[in-house]
Amino acid sequence: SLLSASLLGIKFANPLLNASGVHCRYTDELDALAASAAGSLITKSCTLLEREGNPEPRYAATALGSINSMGLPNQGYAYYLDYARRHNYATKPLFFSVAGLSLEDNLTMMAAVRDAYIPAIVELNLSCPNVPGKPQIAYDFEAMDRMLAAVSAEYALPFGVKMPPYFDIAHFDAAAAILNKYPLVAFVTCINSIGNALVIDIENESVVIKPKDGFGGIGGDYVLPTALANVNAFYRRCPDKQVIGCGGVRSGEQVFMHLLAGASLVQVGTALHEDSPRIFARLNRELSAIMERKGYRSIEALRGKLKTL
Ligand code: RRO
Repeated sequence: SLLSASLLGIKFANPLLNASGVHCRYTDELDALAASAAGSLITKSCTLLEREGNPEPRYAATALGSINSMGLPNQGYAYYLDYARRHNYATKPLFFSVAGLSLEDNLTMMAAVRDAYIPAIVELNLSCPNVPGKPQIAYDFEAMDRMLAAVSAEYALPFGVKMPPYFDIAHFDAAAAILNKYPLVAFVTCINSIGNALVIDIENESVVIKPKDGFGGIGGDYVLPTALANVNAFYRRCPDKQVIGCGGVRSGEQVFMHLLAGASLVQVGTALHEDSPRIFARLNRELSAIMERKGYRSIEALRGKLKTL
């Protein structure tokens, strides 16, 4: 039907899901996403062991978006693997986000997912900006190449990678060339938050989050053009992969933009955090209205059809 989507040969009722990290740390939050109008859902990025994360306050909303330095708070991978074993895949697909603190931890977690023989789809997070002393893997191209070589060899099934935003054509070229060496990297999610930004409250003359002297990853309206550029850059450079768009989606218009730029699915972070899983019904309704107004009868008919001048 109108909003049907597809990734890795799997069918989705619509292209929408949460961005990992939002409304997905606990089973009750995941259950609410499963019961919502989202076409799929993804778990909070996990580590081998449970983590409390950074001190609070560690998230703040502004008129234009959000800043966070959560620090990877999660219940440990076994908790999400239990959830994934119990998930009803007949209702909608489930993604499993992995963000190990080392290459070895990622190998351990992905082997456990593989050996569970469940249809959960792994999204490997190469772009967490908020763990003190742990630089983003995807900003270190040699480390990213080593990670993908080892993970591809161990996991041996198709998976995706969550990428940070890049801001230079040379970096798009270099990152895409590495991803293209690994055929098991079947999708690329663009983008994680724009890392290490600083929001200032002028009344208090202060930062607004406690960790890292106020530095954190931003999302929302701030990041939409950067997200669209990254979606389109990887869509153009990785013809044998699919792209999942993430960044700045708060209405059907931004979903439509991500699809035009080349996204197969679209994630919602800040706007979901500021609203509730009921947002997915509205986004689907607004996307349908735009498509009908323009005479599109499927998402496939418009995906990647962005015109240039
Ligand atoms: O938990 C976080 O601080 C976090 C992660 Br792992 C991430 O990938 N992106 C983000 O904005 N926050």
